Formats: sequence, C-alpha cells, structure tokens
Amino acid sequence: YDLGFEKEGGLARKLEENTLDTPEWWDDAKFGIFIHWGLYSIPAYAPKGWYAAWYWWWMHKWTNADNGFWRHHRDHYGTKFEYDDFIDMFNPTKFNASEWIDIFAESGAKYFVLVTKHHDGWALFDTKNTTHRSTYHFGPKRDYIRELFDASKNERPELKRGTYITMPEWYNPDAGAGGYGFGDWPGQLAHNAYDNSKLEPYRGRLPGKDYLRDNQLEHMRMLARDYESEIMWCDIGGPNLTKEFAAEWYPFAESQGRQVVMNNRCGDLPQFDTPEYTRFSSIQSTKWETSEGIDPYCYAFNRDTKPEEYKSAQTVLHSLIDIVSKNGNYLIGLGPTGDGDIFQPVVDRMLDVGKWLKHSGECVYGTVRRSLTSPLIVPRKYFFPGAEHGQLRFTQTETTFCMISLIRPKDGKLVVGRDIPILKGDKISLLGGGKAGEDLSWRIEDGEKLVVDVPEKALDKVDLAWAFKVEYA
Ligand code: FUL
Repeated sequence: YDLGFEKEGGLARKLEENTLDTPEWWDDAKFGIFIHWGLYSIPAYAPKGWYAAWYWWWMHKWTNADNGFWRHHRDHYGTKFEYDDFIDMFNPTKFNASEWIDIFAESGAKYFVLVTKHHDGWALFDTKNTTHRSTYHFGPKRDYIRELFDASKNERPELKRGTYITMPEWYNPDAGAGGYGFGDWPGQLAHNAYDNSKLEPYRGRLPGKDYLRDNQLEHMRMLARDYESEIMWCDIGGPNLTKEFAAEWYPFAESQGRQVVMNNRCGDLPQFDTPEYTRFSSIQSTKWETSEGIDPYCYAFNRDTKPEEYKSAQTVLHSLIDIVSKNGNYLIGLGPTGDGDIFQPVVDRMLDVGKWLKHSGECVYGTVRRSLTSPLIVPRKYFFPGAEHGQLRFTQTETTFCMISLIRPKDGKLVVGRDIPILKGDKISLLGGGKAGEDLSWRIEDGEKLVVDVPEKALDKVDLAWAFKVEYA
C-alpha cells in the first residue's frame, strides 16, 4: 500500500488545507442507489420508524425487554438465538449481480453505493486475514462486493461505484468502550442469554492488533485499492485514520486518471454533507446528498412495511428534482431481501423513475451548481428565480434554463408567475412531449408573468413531472 504521496502540488495542498471539492462527475450524476443488505436482511424487522439494519442493536439493547421488538425476536427465533446465528442462515439463492446492476442503471441512477460492512461488523467482501467476519469466510463464502463491482465494470461501466463502510463496529469490544471509545455500545453490556464463547470465531477480533489501523483503515484501503471504489461513504465518524487514508487514496486514484470522493462521516476532509431523510426549502451552498430508503422509515428491507407504503415513483422523482434544484444529490436506498431479491414493487417504481429520466434527464443530470447570492454562473446575466416557486422547480445548465412542473399544467398553459431568465428568441420545449411539445409559443403577460401554450397532446405524453426547457437564443 505504499502509494507514495506526492508532497508538492495541488492535490497535496488541497488535502492539507481541507479544500478538496467534489469531482465534476459527482456533481453531475445527481442520482444514486444505496444498498443496505446483510445479516439484518434475514429477520428484516424493526419497530416502525426505526432502522432495520440496526437489528443487532435492538437485540442487545432490549434483551428480554417486554416490548414489541423483543417479543418479535423471541417468537420467531427464541431467546437463545444470537445475532450471529443468522450467519448460517444467510443463503441468498435469488441474488443475481447483473440483475441488480441492470435495475440501478435502468432506474436512471448514475452511481451506486453498497454497504460493505454495517455496524454489525459483518462484511460482504473478502476481508482477507484482517478479520474473518465476512460472507467470504462464512455462510455462502462469496464476495458480493466483488461480484457487483465486476458486473458493473463489465456490463454497465458508465455507473460509478461506491462503498459504504462503518467506522466503528458495535459488536467489537476493540472498538467500543474498552478500546477506542466509540461509545458505550450495548455490545459491551452483559447479556446472559447467550453463550458468547461459541461466537468467538465470528467476532473478527485481532489479538495484538490495532482496531483503527488493522481493521478500519485496512478495510478502507482494500475497498479503495482492490475494488477501485470511487466513493468512500463512511458512516458514524469517530476515531479514524482518514487523513492517512486520503493521503494514499487521492493520489492513487489520480494516477489512474480517476477522481474519487468521500463524504463527511469519514472524519477529516469532508467533501459533501449527508443529511438523512431530509429536504431543504432553499439552495444550499455546500454540496450535499440526501440519503433515504424507498421504505418510508428505513434503508434496509423491513418485512413489516407494506408494498403500498413504499414511496411511489412520483415521490421518488419529485424528491430528486427538488433536491437537485437546491444543489443536492439524491441517494435512494433499496433494501434487498435476505435471499437476494429486490422486491418487485420497488423495482416497478424505480423503473418508472428511469423512464422519465430517459426523456427529461437533461433538466436533471449535469445541471450546474446554483447559488442565490451569486446567480451569475450561467453566461447570461439574469435575475435569478431561486430553486422553487409553488409547484415549479428550476435547474440550469450553461445553455439552458429548466422549469419543471410537479403538477400537470392546466388548460393547455404553463403559467410562471415570476421573473425568469428568458429573452426574445429563446425557445421553449416540453421534454418528452414529442413533436407537439417542440418550440412552444410563449409570451410575457402583465410585465413579468410567463405564459407558455402547450398542447394537451404533448402534456399527455408525459407523466409524473413536466420539464420545460428554455434554450437560450
Ligand atoms: C446511519 C446508519 O446508522 C443507518 O443504519 C444507515 O446506514 C444510514 C445511512 O446511516 O447513520
């Protein structure tokens, strides 16, 4: 791993000063898929409103408690059943890497982020001799991260590939209170229901080794070097050796002609913020990415969520448009089932989003970063209308201005009651509206109201949202 960090030059200085920006491809990509899949996908259960990927946590926090979660666990698995007993049950017979990758690409996503190791410490890649707590060493003995990355590299190379990795491991005493002080995890508490000794082989502890250096840092290095991850999506933060990692990773990627990116939970050197289940009402000046599941409450599969509760294609698409208009990216979580299936109702919704992006993606991907205080990032010096106005969202490229209506315009007219950057000679079209949606007639009424005539025939061709593109003359 001696990647020879170049001390002089731009990259070194940016790392030193912590001013490394997000790469252009990441800004342009806008839409990603997040995959939470692991042992927790087998029980696939959490109290409503909580994260199902935290099954380990609930189990240990609430051992023998008189509450819904524990009763559920007890009734299905019994009180003597430890979380690591799921290891032998992990047998995803329906898993098909190519199918997953196809779903990601056909959803219109430009990148994906796989959970490679969640807080339960269970890795989905070959952790080699650092720890044996992985799908490669136990259960199916497969490296799912490798299989998915390979499928993407071979079949959909245009997708960017990212890796989520937890910084602490809840179960791991070397990381917890007795070790690096990541917190007083329930794993450190006694729970007399279990025979812990039988779990020792799965624990992945490294006698005489250092948690940060030989586990956390080493796993990040593996993902960066052996899998060529392009997004290091860390979770939780806390004690870390991220500066050391970054000093190797960025020059390594750069030497291969790749630009890589890291989120704000790796510790130092944050490149983008990561709000969860969050929208903003105005343009944000720092780059950010909202992540959330298509499930209304969690990222991983939860068997208690009914299919009709999943976000609809319209909700997913409107969220994406809203987020993009405010400088964000949208990372939507799909939770595959324990046997490796992406639930059909989820696939159907995502494919509908992909269909819309095929005809109207021009108003989403590659749109420029916008700001309220310095609107003049487009060549034309116009009054800038911000991100939204009622049911309209605005985006821009260098040569166009987009008005995306989240509702179907009424009476064959799009009415924008607000100054927008349009001049005589500019052309307006409805993306996806076919011939009837091209070169629409428009006028300014009452000094500032833009009225665009749009045939019902054109409106009928589009569903979910209507993207009007203003092409500068
Ligand atoms: C959180 C985690 O605890 C959740 O389970 C999920 O992975 C989310 C993206 O980050 O902090």
